[in-house]
Amino acid sequence: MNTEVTQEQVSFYRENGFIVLEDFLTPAEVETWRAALDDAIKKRGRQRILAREEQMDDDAYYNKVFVQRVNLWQDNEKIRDLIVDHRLGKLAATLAGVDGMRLWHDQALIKQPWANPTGWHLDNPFWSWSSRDAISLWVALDDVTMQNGCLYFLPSTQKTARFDNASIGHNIGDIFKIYPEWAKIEAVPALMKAGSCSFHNGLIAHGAGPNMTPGWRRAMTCGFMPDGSTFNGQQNILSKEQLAKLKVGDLLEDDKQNPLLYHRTKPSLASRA
Ligand SMILES: O=C(O)CCC(=O)C(=O)O
Ligand SMILES: [Fe+2]
Repeated sequence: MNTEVTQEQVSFYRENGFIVLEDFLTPAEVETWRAALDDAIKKRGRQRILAREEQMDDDAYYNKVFVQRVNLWQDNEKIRDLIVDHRLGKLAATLAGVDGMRLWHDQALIKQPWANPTGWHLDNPFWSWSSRDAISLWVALDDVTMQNGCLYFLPSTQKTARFDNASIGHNIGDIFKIYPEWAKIEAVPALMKAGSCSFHNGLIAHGAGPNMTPGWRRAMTCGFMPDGSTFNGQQNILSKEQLAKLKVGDLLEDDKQNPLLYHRTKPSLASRA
């Protein structure tokens, strides 16, 4: 895994709100990640978010955007070994320009053959804390093309985003009702070979095309939370029990739920690695 970035790449990320890193994983690592993902998905079954019970409706529009399985690191050891890695935290912290990063969640996002597009949205407003330095990692485990559902970004929209969001629903352009000033920006497609990755800011507008192929588009993703973030009242991936214990403004610092992957000065996973 190549987790080194140049100052130019950091500057590109800060300006544009996203960056593609080529050859992030070696071909051998791609095989390991694919095998871990396939195993974790099979074992997880139909439960979308580990801590929340809900009925899956396989035919619902959203479930045909992607197969989404959240927090596989918590119920699959192979995924835990890959994701709970101080190098990912350090890379995310370096790009975002913060002292420490916790894992918020991982998510498998798999577009099946003929999957729906992923409507334009921001990530951080879905989460249980609010930060302009939130950052997401998206690792391509298949070659990602214009045909099979690559990501698209609206460059620099993280700078003018508020925390207002559109849901990932039937109308892929709903976000432009909220931010009409973004409607004339050209989207940048993020084409990637398997093993490349992208990082994007939690407030940049992004979406993905439909899968117009009979093949699969597998991605493994993570959301990272700057250390020191506080609860904003939203449930997102939290269980009912966790929710009941939290008050708005509480620090989210439970290492079992959100491990401190990296910190410049505090003891973290990095110091134990
Ligand atoms: O993979 C997709 O279709 C969407 C990914 C996404 O929205 C994300 O990683 O934040
Ligand atoms: Fe997203």
